[in-house]
Amino acid sequence: LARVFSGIQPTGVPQLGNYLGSLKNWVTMQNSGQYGELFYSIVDLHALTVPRDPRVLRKETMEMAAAIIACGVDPQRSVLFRQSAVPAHSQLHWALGCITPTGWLNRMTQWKSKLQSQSELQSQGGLLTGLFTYPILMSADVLLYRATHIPVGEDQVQHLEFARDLATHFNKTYAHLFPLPQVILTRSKRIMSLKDSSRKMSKSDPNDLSRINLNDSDESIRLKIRRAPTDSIPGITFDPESRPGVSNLLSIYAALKDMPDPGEAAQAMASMNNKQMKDAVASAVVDALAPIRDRMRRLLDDPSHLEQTLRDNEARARDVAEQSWREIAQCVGLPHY
Ligand code: AQP
Repeated sequence: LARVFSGIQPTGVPQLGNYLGSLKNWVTMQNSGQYGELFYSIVDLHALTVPRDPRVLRKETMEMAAAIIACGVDPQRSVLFRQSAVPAHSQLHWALGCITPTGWLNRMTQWKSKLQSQSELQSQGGLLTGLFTYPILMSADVLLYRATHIPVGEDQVQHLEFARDLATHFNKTYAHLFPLPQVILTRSKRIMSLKDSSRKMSKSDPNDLSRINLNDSDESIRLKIRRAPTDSIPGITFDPESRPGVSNLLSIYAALKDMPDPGEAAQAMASMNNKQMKDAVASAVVDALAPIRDRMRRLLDDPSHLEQTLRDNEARARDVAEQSWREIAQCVGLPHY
């Protein structure tokens, strides 16, 4: 039976790229009724790879839970849980790490770019081990639930290829336990920063103007889009190579309006100038995000209810994960209770 798993790091309020590249798909897959079970995780163990104040992590974890439910994930129909509440993630992480060649980790582009961008850390003893083994933990997340379908953004495709390779390696080394998970991409794939079109939009980007947060006010959304760089070419066309700024805004518009092709959005706006185009995009974003922001605020007004919702879901996740871990433990020769 098809089973869905996906995760998101509680590293801030989700931004529009998280929503269009991933969370929107979580909801569509849930509502399609095509999948047996859906596991959606707030991956707080992954978030520890970037050290932060424990109080901030706890606060951002609850904001993430509220944001996910506000986007339409229904905790009665999907299992929404904190990764750390299910110890089998860490257990499987270790078992998988023990069969993972370090060369596989050295090849990961996210690791390589971190090596380049954080070269100053080298003098303090190097980057943290958790960042290096991140792809093993992500593989454990997916394989623990024997997930078949993984809705993620394009930036995570290499990590999922890694998980497939590791599943194959485990299946050959021990026994055929894991199905190979399949990536489900949204059409919009990758939303770029509103300040630098060569980088993806990211919730931890220090510049708040580079992204739209799911709880931004209407005024803030309009301001950020108004300030996004475009170009001086007349008319509106979709051409990510030579018009990255305009094309990013068209991708956002098309994704929000469920248009299969951003080129269609460009045609509809062909005679507009940049300002008119930006107004249209901003209105589409405001219309989509205002109800999410309001639901999020209401959920955060009742933290004990939100906590209880997570705890109920975490018991369901643990049932499945513990059963799965017992089979894995038996395969590798560990005691299984
Ligand atoms: N710009 C993006 N466009 C499309 N999809 C995106 N995703 C992230 N940014 C974009 C997708 O969101 C999901 C959850 O991501 P994550 O929080 O687990 O990690 P991330 O990819 O590292 O996201 P951020 O926002 O950039 O977080 P930080 O700043 O903490 O690193 C994933 O499916 C991802 O593909």
